[in-house]
Amino acid sequence: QEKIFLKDYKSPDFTVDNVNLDFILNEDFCRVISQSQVRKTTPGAPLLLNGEGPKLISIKVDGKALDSSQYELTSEELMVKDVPDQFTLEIETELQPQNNTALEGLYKSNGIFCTQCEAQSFRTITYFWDRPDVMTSYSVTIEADKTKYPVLLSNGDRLKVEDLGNGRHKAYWKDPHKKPCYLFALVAGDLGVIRDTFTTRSGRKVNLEVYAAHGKQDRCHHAMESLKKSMKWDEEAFGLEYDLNDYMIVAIDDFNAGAMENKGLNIFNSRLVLADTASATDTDFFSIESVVAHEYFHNWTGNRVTLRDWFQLSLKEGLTVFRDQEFSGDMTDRGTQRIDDVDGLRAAQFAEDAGTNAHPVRPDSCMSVDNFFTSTIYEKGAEVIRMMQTIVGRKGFRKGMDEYFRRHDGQAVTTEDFAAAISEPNGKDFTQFRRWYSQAGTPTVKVQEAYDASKKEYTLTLEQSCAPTPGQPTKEPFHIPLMVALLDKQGKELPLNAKGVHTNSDGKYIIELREAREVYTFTGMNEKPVLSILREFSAPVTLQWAAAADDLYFLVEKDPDSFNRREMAQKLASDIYSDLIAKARKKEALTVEPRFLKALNALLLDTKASPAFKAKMLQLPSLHVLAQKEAVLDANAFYAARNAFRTAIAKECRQALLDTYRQYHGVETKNHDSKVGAHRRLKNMALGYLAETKDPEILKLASEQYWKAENLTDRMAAMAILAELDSPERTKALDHFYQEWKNDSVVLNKWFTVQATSLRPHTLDEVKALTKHPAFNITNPNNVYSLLRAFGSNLIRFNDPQTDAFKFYADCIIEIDAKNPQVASRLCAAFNFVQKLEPAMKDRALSEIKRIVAVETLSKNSRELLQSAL
Ligand code: BAL
Ligand code: ZN
Repeated sequence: QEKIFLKDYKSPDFTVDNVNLDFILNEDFCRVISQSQVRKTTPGAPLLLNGEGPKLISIKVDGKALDSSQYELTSEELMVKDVPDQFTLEIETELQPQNNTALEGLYKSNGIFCTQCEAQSFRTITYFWDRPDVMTSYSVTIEADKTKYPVLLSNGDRLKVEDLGNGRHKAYWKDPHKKPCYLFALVAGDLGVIRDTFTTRSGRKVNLEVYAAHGKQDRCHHAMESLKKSMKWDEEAFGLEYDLNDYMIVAIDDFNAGAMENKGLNIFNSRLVLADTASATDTDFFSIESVVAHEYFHNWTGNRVTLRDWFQLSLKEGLTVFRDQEFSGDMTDRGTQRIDDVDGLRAAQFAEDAGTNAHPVRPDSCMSVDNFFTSTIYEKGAEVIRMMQTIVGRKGFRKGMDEYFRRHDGQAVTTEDFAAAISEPNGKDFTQFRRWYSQAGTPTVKVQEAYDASKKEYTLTLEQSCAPTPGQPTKEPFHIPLMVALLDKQGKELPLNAKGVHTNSDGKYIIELREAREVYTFTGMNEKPVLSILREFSAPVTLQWAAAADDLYFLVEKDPDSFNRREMAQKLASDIYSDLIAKARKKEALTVEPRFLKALNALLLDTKASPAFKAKMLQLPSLHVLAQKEAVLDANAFYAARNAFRTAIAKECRQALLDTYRQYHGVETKNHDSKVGAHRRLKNMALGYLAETKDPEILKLASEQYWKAENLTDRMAAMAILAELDSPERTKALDHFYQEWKNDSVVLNKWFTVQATSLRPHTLDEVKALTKHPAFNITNPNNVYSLLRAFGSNLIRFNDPQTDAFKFYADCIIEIDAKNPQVASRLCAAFNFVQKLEPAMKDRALSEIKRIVAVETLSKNSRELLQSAL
C-alpha cells in the first residue's frame, strides 16, 4: 500500500467560497446534495475531489449535468479535466448509513444519525476537497422524519425548522466561521437534552445544550458544569472567548474515539459525558471534565486556527492537550496533575518512541492518517509546547500565544508557524528546538557530578544522545530545557550562578542543553550540594544518573519540587523492581530493600503531606514502564516481582495503611470534588495493598465495601480486589454488578474491564467466554475496548507463556478489522513488546502477526502498525 509524504505537500488548486449541503435522511438510504462556489487558483488545474464509497448520482458544473465521458471516477477520486475558472459545482450522492460499521462519515448509532469526519471521512459522504487547508463557509439543511428524528443538529447558527407537512421536517443551519470539512457534523435523532447558558466576558449569551438518550439527561450535569468551567478558564488563562451563540454536546453510544471537536457541535462517546455518583467513578468525573475542556479548547486551537495538512496534527492536538493539562492542574492540584501526565506519557509514549512504530511529533510520511492519533502526536506534542513555555516562562508563552492568534486566526498553518509565533516575540531562536518536531525517539541525558572541596566547586557534566528510530539512524542534538536546583543539607535551594544557567520569567533556574556534551561549573559551594534535576519533568527525556542512594532518599524526603520527590521514589522503586525481576528469573528469594519500605511508611504517617501526594507516592512504576526498561519481558517474573513488592509494602506499612483506610473511608461519599476524590484514591490504594496478604480480615473489609458502597469508585475498587480471588465472594459481587447494570452499557463496560485485567491465571479463558456473552457486542467500540483492549494491556496474562493469548487476539483483530478498521488498529498496540519476549514467545507472537498481515483485505490502519514489527 502507498505511503504519503509531507514533502509532497502542494497548496490547493481551488478556493471554495461556500458550500451548501442538503441531507435527506431515510431509513434505507440517504441523499446528499452539495453545491459549492468554486474558484480556480492554479491555471489549467483539473478538478480533483476525494471520495471513498459514496454512490455518485450526479455531477453538475454551472447547472449542466456531466455525462460519464466528462469525468473519471476511481475508488478514491473524482476527476473533471476541464472546468471553468469560476463555477458552481453540484454533486449528489447516496449513502447507506445504517450499514456503516466503520463508524466513519455518516452512520447510525441506536437509531441516531451522526457523523465522524476527522481525519478523512468527509469523503465517504460526498466528493469534496477533503483536506484541512480548504476552509469554507457551510450552510446545511437536514430533512428527516419528524417523529423518529425530532432533533436535527449541525454546526453554527440554527436558522429555522420547517414543517414539510408530510410527517417530515427540515432544519436550516449556517456556520458563520470558515472551516475545513473534518469539522463538519450532523446529528439527527430522538434525544433528551439539558440546557444552560454562559455569558462570555464581552457579553455574548451562549446557549449550552448537552444531548443524550432519553432518561440519561440527569447524568449530563457534570459535563455541563465542566463546559462552563472550561469556557471561563479559557477567557482567564488565554483571553479566548467563544464565538457562536450555541454550543452543543451530543453523547453517542457507538463512537470509535473519545470525542470530536466539530465546530459548535461536539460529538462525544457516551462514556465521556454521562456521570452520576452511582454510575461513574472519580476517574470518570475527572476524565469527563478534562475531555469536555479539551474539545472546547479546540475551538481556538484547531478550529479557528487549523492544520495545513495532517502531518501537522500535533499543531492542534499537542497544543490542546497542553491546554487541557493546564486546565486540569488549575481545577485540581498542579503538582499531582503533572505527575499523572508524566506517568501517562512514560507508559504510552516512551514505549511508542522505543518501538517499531516510533515517529516524530511532526511525521514525514504515513500509510494511514488515522494512525497519526498517537500519544506521540498528543502527549509528546504537549511536552514540546510545555518546553517552549519553560524556556520563555509563562508570561512569555502567553505573549507568544496572543501573537499566534494575531497572525493566524482563520488560517491553516504548520508547527513551524506556531514555533515562530512563540519564539519571535520572546527574542528566542527555536531553530534547533524544532528538532523536537522532526526527530523521533526519547533522548537520554547522562548526568555526572563532581565536587572539589578545596576549590568549593561543583561540576555538572551533561551528555545527550538518542537511540536510532525507524528511518532515523542518527540524530542531531536536541535543545533540552532542564529545570535544576542545588539543595543544601536542609533541602533549601541555593542561589545559582554559573555560565549556561539562567532564570526564566517565572524565576526558575534553567539549563538549556544544546550540545552533545556540556559542563557547568558552580562556584562558592561550601559543601557538596544535592542535585535536583529535570524538575517538573521539564523535558521528555530519560535521565541516566547514578545518584547515590543517600541523595535519592534525601530528595524523597526534602526536595521542594514535589515532582522530583515522587520521581526519586519511583527511581528507587524501579531499581527494587528490576532487582526482584532478576531474582525471580533466577528463582531466588524475593526480598525488598527495607529502607524503601520504611520511607514509604514514614510518608504515610506524615501529616503534612497531602493525601493526593501520598497516593502518588504509594503508586509503584507500572508494569508497562518496567517492560520498557527490562531487556526481557518475562511475564512470570514480572508477576512474581509485583506480588512480592506489594506484599512487602502491605506487611511493613500494615498499621499506617489500615489507619489511612479508616481515616478516609465512608467520608463525603457523594462528593466528587478532586480533593475528596484524592482521599478516596488513597484509602482505596491502601486497601488494595492490604489485600495482597489475603488476610481474611482485610478481604472482609473489601467485601463490606463492595456491598455497602455509596458511590461507584468504592464499589469498583472493592470489586477489583474481589476479582483477584478464587472464592464465592468474587462470583457474588460480579453477578450482582451484572444484574444491577446489565441494561447500561457505559457502566457494564467496567464489569468487562475488571475481569479482563484480572491477574488470575484463568483470565484468558474468561475473556474468551465473555466475547460470547449476550451483553458483549463486537460492533460496539466501547465493548471491544473494555474487554479486548483491556486484556491486551494486561501485560502478565497477555504474555503468559502457559496460554495462547496471541492466537486469540489475532483472531479478534482479523474479525474486527473487517468491520471497523479504526477499532481493530487500536488493539494492535498489545503486540508492542514483541521484541522483548523470550525467543519461543517471540516466534509465537510474530507468527500471529504474520497471519494477520497475510489477510489480503486487512485495512491499511492495522497493516501499517503490524507490518513494522516484522
Ligand atoms: N480530534 C479528535 C479528538 C480530539 O483529540 O479532540
Ligand atoms: Zn484533540
